[in-house]
Amino acid sequence: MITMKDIIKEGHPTLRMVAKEVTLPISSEEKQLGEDMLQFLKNSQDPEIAEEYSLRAGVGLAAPQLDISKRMIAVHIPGIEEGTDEPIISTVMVNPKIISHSVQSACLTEGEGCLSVDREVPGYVPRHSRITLTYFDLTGEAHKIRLKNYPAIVIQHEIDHINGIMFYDHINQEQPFKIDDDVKIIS
Ligand code: N9Y
Ligand code: NI
Repeated sequence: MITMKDIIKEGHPTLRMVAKEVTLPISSEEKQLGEDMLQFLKNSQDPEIAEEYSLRAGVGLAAPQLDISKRMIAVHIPGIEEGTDEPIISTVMVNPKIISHSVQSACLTEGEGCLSVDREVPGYVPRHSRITLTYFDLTGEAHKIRLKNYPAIVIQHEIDHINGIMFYDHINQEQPFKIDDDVKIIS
């Protein structure tokens, strides 16, 4: 079971590396890793389990955060009525690739945080408001999907991790809350 002690923190060199593509077919170890990553997110969002194991709730996790430099990410975004509704998206993505994106940018009102960052870093993190991406699931099946708003932002945060990029790299250093007028703010 993945817990917080498995997650490396900023300053660790792996977080700055460009992770390696996973070669297909996906190995049983990689499949297990993907399943464990998704289970961590589900556990972290379950109040009882999170309390018992001191997990910080997360909606995404990238393999490099576990010191595994492979292009694998997991996302588990809960629906509106947390716990009761179906999740908006809950999957492991192998070799995810953004093949096109909107010109329109968007950022979260509250800025962003990261499970690998134990401090508050205030500021807007501008990202693409809509993305089209391709990826392989753990069964090796290829997918092509379109996402917008919050789910699109979560995926971009995770894909940044497999490219060695941290969310604060996108924050305006001089004026953290200064963004172009055409950037959509998502609450
Ligand atoms: C985990 C991050 C990923 C998100 C940050 C912004 C977009 C993607 C994460 C740190 C603390 C909060 C937590 C979070 C959450 C939100 C809604 C519902 C339940 C992956 N990470 N968080 N960041 N939790 N939980 O670093 O999930 O947003 O790379
Ligand atoms: Ni992160």
